[in-house]
Amino acid sequence: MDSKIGMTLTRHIYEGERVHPEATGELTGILNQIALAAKIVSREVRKAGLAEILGFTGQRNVQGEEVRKLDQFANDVFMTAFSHLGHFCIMASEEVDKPIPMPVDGRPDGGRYSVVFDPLDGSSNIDANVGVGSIFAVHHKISPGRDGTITDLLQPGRRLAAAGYVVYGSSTMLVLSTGHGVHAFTLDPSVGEFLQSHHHIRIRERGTIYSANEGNYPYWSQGVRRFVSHMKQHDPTTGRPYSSRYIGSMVADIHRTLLYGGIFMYPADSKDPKKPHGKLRLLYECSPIAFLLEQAGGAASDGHRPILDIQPTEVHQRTPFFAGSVENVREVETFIARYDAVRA
Ligand code: AHM
Ligand code: MG
Repeated sequence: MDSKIGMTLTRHIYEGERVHPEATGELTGILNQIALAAKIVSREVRKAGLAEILGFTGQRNVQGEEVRKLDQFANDVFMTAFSHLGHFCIMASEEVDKPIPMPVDGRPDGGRYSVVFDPLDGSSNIDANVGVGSIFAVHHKISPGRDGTITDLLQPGRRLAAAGYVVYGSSTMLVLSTGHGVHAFTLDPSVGEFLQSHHHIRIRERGTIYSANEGNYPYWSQGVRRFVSHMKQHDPTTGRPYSSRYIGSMVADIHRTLLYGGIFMYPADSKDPKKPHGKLRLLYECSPIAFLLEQAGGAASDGHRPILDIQPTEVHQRTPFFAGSVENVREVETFIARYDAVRA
């Protein structure tokens, strides 16, 4: 058995830091805090049906406290975790319209990192007891001065210092990369620790599972429609037709794609003229997932270029998203280049 398996997340982070003498220990603090937030959210997700936490904002629970929806609860947990650290100069959350600057609090250098996160992705699935997840991405501060600015958030994913997700599924698992491969840690509820369960995850070069909301088929571009039809054609030499799997919770769909191979996609569609680039958000949904997939030997694209090369212009901007095994992602790019005259 790999000697890393069973190692605690804390030790993994600490050992990673030891081989980088220039490390200040700040990333260790950040990742430990993310793990703590993940444990708290996991605890609430696990008892969601029991704790009357599924209600809408404005309701009161048996203690007379206001009931928060689970996604708001998760947002509060992550915001509190990040605020306490002092390592961040600015943060942004899917749940909050505007970026949140962090007070300098007397630190001479201010916070040296920025963080973006989606506290509970796929939360509309929670009432059906379907797996959900949290996503996070950490960048180095690049703007001059001590205060964080929007520039510190709007960075291409290629520059990420760390990214990961937590999937609250049949077990709770934290999947992480600091730019040295992808590692996964499963929460052992009996000891309350994340223990390493996967070391250096590598995604298959080609997979035979595709994952998309096919109800959007009529709204997709010609290239995307032809690509999906191609995957459904009978051709035993290439393993087609492929299997279709769609949970509708991106973290869960991506987690399966990472482990089994294939492609997850949320293309642009013409359903809502106000959302011409599809549904998913570049900064805190697609970029961190793209970082993990590339670190695992996979790929992520907007149909034309790597997600990690996109220079964001807005915190909540959306992008078409095709992610998974490298050959499957290259194939959809080929279909889009051949059949779609206009860029999605
Ligand atoms: P959310 O951030 O509001 O939870 O939406 C994102 C989720 C993703 O997890 C998932 O891939 C997608 O929405 C599913 O959307 P759809 O219901 O259109 O298939
Ligand atoms: Mg989301």
